[in-house]
Amino acid sequence: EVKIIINGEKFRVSSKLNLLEACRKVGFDIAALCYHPALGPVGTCKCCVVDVKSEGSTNYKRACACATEVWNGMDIRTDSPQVREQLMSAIADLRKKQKNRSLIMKIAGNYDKRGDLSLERYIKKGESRLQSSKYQISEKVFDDETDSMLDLLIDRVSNRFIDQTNLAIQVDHTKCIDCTRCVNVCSNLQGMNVYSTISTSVYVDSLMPSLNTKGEFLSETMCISCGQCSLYCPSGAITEIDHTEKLEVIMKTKKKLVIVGIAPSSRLSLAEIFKLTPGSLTTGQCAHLLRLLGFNRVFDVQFTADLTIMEEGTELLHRINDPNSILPMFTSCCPGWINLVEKQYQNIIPHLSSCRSPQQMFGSIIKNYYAKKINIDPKDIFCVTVMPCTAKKKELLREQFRNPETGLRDVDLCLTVREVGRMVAKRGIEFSELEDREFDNPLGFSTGAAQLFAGSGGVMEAAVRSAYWLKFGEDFPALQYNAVRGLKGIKEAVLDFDGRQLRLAVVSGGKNIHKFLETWGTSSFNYDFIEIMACPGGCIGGGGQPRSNLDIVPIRLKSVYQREQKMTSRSSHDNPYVKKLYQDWLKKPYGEKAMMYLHTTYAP
Ligand code: HC1
Ligand code: SF4
Repeated sequence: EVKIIINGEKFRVSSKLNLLEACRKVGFDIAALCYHPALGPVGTCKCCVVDVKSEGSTNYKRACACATEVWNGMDIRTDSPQVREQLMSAIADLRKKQKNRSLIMKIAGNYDKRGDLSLERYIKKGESRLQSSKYQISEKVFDDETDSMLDLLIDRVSNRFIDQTNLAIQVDHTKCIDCTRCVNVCSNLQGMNVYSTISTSVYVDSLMPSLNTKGEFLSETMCISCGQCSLYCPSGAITEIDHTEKLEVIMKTKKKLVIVGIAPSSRLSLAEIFKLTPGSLTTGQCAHLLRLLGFNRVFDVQFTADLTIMEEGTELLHRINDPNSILPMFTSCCPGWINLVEKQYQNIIPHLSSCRSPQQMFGSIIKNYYAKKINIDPKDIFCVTVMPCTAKKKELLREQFRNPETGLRDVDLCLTVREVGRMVAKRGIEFSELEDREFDNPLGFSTGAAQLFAGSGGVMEAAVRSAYWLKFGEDFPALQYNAVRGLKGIKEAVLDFDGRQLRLAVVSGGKNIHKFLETWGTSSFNYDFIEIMACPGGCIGGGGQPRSNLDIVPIRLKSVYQREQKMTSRSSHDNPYVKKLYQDWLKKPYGEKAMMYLHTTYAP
């Protein structure tokens, strides 16, 4: 611990914190754009500027708090005239960089549909620190000449600069402030290296996007659409492709029955957008909310997570029992992972479980089973999911998920948790006041096993519970399988399965996946069943989750485990509606009908 003085007040803080974290910890909430607690200091935005002096010294020096250590006797001023001037000039520089008039207008107070951009929040904070009106700043930075040049720039290059080729995330290069968070995340967390070195020379005659000096569109890169970059981007330059307007049009025309299913981890994080305690599990409130938003049926993707386990557990047993089948088997529910395999690890394709993801099983059940059950033409159904994921937007577009006879897609549209947050804000719904409601049935009931899907290791644990039951006809001892729990990037376990030692592995986060697969193809890679999720921590750390300035994933995971323990049924094979679905329609797991509607193939 060290003793420091901030604005004349004395504090004790841990010597391990950087100055920015130390100030925040004791209540001085300093704005910072390039710094993120999970990524560390960068020092490019200069918004966290403070005055610093050592004990006994007479002169304060300007410093970026994120890149400054704390030391004993340190004296800090966060709000001196010099700091304000420096901050003002940092904000002006960022605005100049963005060269985007619409964003400048937003910063000046005209919020548009992307009201959750953290840049706006931060700039506002920065401005209150400055105690100057927002408008003065933009007046100071942009004169008429600059404005018309900006118009020209945006007109001429907007097609080039807003890259939507990826179909899941978009990059609006005009909003980039060169914070380098995306470069850091994509390379160091995900190991994908999509964004190359930053060029700040975006100007009228340069068509070079600042985030990619090679000038490639995202679709031409190795991008797997995981959306991690969109989770950390502070300026709104990288976001999911917004589908809320499209959905609103469909809802307004009232020509279709609009059905929604919510993913296991979405109910964990939605509360954060509305400033409820992080990690609050709001299943009942989500069901209520989705009805208020205008969905005609509100179902749970956890139902098809249970169904996935019945299929995947049975597939695993088949692969284990058949000496000619291919092992190890990899899970297939994470579309970021599937993208990675198809782009970079094609020889893993035969090892992927053929099970569709719960999102795609959901759409298939809705259009092929539920539609008949309620006697409605599937073309009159519009099927939506609420996901913590950006890659799911692209998954639903795969040709394999279009009915070959009708040409209809199983899932029509996927919203991220952030998009739902924007819809709620637009409608003025008071989320925290909502009472709990139940999901509709039959796709509304789920077990603890399905809730576990939200975190890394959850699919494995759920699959082990049911594979054990399928094999031995009794429950997995104590149900809970600690060996695959927690947030370690690579987890391994050995399970005694009737004398056979099943070697299991659970991996999450792109960089860990690359590391784990280093020995792929060698004799030391001798696993039987492997769960892989592209985002660190699994879906709770998904690229479509709310942005947070906390180390939020462990908080969300704890909440998953707590809720799971309280659920009445905890194994997928105990879901009575899943059982009924097999009785009524599918007949048996991994059977002919199940193969047709619940399984898939991969490219190439
Ligand atoms: Fe996931 Fe899944 S768990 S992939 O993380 O298998 O996105 O939450 O919905 O489909 O169920 C995501 C989460 C999600 C699917 C399920
Ligand atoms: Fe990299 Fe994922 Fe962003 Fe693609 S979506 S650029 S892989 S972080």
